[in-house]
Amino acid sequence: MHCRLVGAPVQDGAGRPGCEMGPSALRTAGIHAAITGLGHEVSDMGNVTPLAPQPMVHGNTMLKALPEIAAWTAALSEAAYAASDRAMPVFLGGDHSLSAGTVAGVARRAAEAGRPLFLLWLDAHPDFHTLDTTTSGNLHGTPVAYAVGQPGFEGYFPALAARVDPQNVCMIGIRSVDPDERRALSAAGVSVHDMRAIDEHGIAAPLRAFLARVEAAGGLLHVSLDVDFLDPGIAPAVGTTVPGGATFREAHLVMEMLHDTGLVTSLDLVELNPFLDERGRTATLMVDLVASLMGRRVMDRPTRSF
Ligand code: 6HN
Ligand code: MN
Ligand code: MN
Ligand code: MN
Repeated sequence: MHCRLVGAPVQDGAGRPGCEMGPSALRTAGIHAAITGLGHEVSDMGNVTPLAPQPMVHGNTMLKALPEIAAWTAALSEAAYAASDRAMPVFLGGDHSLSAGTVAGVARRAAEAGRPLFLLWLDAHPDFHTLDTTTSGNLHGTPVAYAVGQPGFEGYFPALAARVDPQNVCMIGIRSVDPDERRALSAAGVSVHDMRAIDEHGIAAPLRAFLARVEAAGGLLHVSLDVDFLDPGIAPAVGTTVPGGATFREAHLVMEMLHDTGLVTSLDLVELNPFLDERGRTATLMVDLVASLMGRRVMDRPTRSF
C-alpha cells in the first residue's frame, strides 16, 4: 500500500490557536517511520497552502474566520482528490474544519470510481452544525453537515462535486451534542453511537456492523479521528476535552479492526494541539493508533476479526 502524508496546518476553525503545529508534532512523533516500518511505501507531500481568503458577509455574526476556512476547504478538497489517486492519503491536522475539504475531495474520487463513500467519525462531537446553527462560531463544528450537503453552505464553501449520503455516516464516541445538531442528525439518518451505547454494547459491535455494510456496498471508507474521541486522561492535547472518552484499548481495537478489514481508503488525524500536550504523549498516541490501523499487531490472528 502506498500512503501519502498531507499536512493541513489549519487552526482558524478552532476556538484557540495551536493546531497549526499539529502536522509538525505528528511528523516529530515519527509518523513516517511508523508506517514504513510496517512495510508500506510513504510519500510526504508537505503542507497544503490555501489561496488568499476572499471577503464574505454572513448573517450569523458569531461566525469566525469564514473566509479563511472557505479558502482552506477549496485547497484541501483539491489536495485530497489528487492524493487519493491510487494511494491512501493521511491528512495531518490541523483542526477538524479541514475535513470539510478532505471529505469533499475523496467523495469526488469515490463518485468518479462509481463507488459509495462511507465516513467513520471518531469524535466526542458530531460536528454537524451549519453556518446558520453554530452558536460558538467555530467552524470545526461544521464539516460533516457540509460534506453531506446540509443547506446553507452554498455561496460560502465550495460547491460539492459529490456529497456523502448521511446514511453512510457512522459516528462513534459521541458525548457532546448541541440541540440543533441532535435534531439535524436524527432527521438526516446519521448513525450515532454515543458513549452510553459503547458502555452498554462495547465498541466492537457497532463498528463491526458498520464495516459489514461498507464491505457489502463495495464502498470506499474515510476515517476521521479527532483527538477528543480519546479520553482526556490519555490524550490531553486538544482544546475541546470532554470527560468519558474512549480508552487506550478501545481506540486501538477500533484501529486493529479497521486494519483487518482492509477497507480504509483515507484518514484524517485532527485537533491535535501540541501547545496543550505533555511531553508529546498525545502526538505519540496518535501515531501509535495509526500504526495499529496500518497493521501493527501483538500476535498474528488465524482469522479476520470482523
Ligand atoms: N470538533 N459543538 C461545539 C461547537 O462549538 O460547535 C463543539 C465543536 C467541536 C469541534 O470536535 O472538532
Ligand atoms: Mn471534531
Ligand atoms: Mn471533537
Ligand atoms: Mn495495537
